[in-house]
Amino acid sequence: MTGASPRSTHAPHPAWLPDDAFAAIGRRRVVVAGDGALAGTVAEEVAAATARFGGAFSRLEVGDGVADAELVLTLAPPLDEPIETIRIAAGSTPSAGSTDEGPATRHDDADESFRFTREAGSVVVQAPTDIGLLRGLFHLVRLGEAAFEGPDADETHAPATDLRMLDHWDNVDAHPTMGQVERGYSGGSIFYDNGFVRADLSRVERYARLLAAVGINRVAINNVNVNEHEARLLTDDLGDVVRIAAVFRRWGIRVHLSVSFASPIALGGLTTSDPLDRDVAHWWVRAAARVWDAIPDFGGFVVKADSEGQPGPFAYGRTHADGANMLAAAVEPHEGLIHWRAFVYDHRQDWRDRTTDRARAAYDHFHPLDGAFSGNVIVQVKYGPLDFQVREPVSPVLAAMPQTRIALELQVTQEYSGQQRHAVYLGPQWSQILGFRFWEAAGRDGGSPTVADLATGRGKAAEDPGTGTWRKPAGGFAAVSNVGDDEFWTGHPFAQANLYAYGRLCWDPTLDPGALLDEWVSLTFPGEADAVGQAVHAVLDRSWETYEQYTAPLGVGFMVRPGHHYGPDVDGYEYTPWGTYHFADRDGIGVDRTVRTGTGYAGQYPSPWRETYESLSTCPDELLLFFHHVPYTHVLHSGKTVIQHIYDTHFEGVARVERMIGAWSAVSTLVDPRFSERVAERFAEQLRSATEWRDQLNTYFFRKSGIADERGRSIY
Ligand code: GCW
Repeated sequence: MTGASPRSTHAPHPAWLPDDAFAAIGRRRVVVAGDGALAGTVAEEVAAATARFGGAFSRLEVGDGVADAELVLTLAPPLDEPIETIRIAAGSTPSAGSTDEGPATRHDDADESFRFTREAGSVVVQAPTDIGLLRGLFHLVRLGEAAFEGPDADETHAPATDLRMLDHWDNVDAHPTMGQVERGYSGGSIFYDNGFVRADLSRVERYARLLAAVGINRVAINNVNVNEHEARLLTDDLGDVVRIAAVFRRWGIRVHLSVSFASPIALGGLTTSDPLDRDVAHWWVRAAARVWDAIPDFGGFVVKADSEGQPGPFAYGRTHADGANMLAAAVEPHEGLIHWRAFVYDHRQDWRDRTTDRARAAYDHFHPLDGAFSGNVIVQVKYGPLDFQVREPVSPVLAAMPQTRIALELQVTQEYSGQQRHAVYLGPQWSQILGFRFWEAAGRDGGSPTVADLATGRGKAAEDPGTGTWRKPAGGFAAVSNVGDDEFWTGHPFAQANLYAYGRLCWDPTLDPGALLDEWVSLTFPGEADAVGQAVHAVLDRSWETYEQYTAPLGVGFMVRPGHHYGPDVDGYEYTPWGTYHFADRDGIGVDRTVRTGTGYAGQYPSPWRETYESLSTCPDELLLFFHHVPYTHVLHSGKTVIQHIYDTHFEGVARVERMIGAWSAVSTLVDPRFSERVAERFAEQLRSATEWRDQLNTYFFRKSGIADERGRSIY
């Protein structure tokens, strides 16, 4: 189905791929050699750049002479062969990717590595596959002139994991309350327009190119809450998915679909979707066969089951492993994957029941199933036990399933971090999560795995610190996209930096988030990178912490307005069934999640963290109220009382927003006026909203506690 698609009037902003980002390549004599659709994409990019900037381009067969080229991008035998044999690359290497003629037949994950060599200022990029060549091209784009400068070099680059995915929560039909994109803050969907897949997918093409440039290689194109119309993408509307997949394929990106567990009933006319029912299993086998027949490089299915009203195996007394494995068997002949989300909890909890703790739920449901999932099931785990809060402890599920492929799920869309009206750079948060070690105290590196290791199955995750026998297969990374049909893609232009950083951290989780901002700035603002870069750093470096300062304190979470989750409402969720409470009374605040007197959640961590969180004296300040209920007069490690900390951080948070605005105003005339106008509009709202948070939170806690601010500032 296709339909007319009203668009914002301006062409989309080039984000990190303005024409000038290709200047260094475009000025040179460049050769591209090798077959495969993606080598074709590389050749097109180089041809356009050299035409624009006055260089020269030739497309050769692998092995042809490359006499005076300054840059060669070529397919070559595997990288472990000695460089001499590759240099003059004799004989053509078959592409592991798709052919020019039709859809890809690649099922397994292609090798995306590439080798970069520089000798006396000329550069050769060689890759065993056409997708590796594309990765190499964008490596050069990122480096710019620096690619050709400096001493001779010989480096091999490869991603930390093959699974680097973005999930879109886009609806085909605009949902009555959630809209076209659930938790979308960037206009409409780039895929759908109120009931139709867009006829014009040119924006999807541009998006795919941006994603390819940061290394994303998989995209799930519809919301995990699968409503009636969206469910049909699997069957009747598969033709639309074929069209979208064709666009992504040119950029080395495979498409996945979110599916409803009740599809056999809703689409197949069966009376059950019991995973152990033969007809149900057959229905899925046939459905999967049709999908892969139409899209041979299709990635797989994403499933939100028994969560927030979505159907699942519990209705039939079956486990999540029963449900996931039945689907896994249906996609297995096609080498497909099932991403099964661990976001399962009781959203109809009685708030008076103090024994149920939503934070425990994912671990309680999934930990007992470790080892029960098929090899092509990936359990996708949100980074924290609650729900993408600005501060949560890292989910203990990530450490609790050594025999299971685990994907770490992040949220690029800023649902709980300012909804792309506030400038909040999440790179530092993600980097902190990726580097967290469950089996060691903060700041130590005695060789135990990081969260990144657990998700990528690499390095230190190869061994279980407990038993020494862990061989952990990879589940990779997934995150909710922040992109829509907005002129700047992401609503707030600075939110582009989050999408950029997510892709780059998937490729290499050890990258420094500050350095990633530098990359983003020099690509996005070529020519003005120095001054603009300083201002961007002044605005974004500590913006995550700033947002935390003026919103919910010390890891307690939520306090947002119910439903849309924007702006302060301290008690908004306090007496609701959603399981997100702070328990503030006149004496104190926080959730007792200790083993000794609380819900026992702290006991889901291995040592040393279970003890660290359990004890008031060692629990880190920023998570204090996540783990403990304390009086307002409790003294933090910082030396301040809880109540004074609340006052101070809320005043400081707003002051910081004022300074952010000042820093940007110094350079706002150096960039595209539309960009500056949008940033100015968002800053005005951020300041208004931060002030509202400050005044409501401070006033709420002053009235509850009756304790005055030591510094006598205005509280109402
Ligand atoms: O954060 C919550 C959101 C829901 C979302 C859910 C999920 C898609 O408020 O809108 O539903 O998480 O992750 O499934």
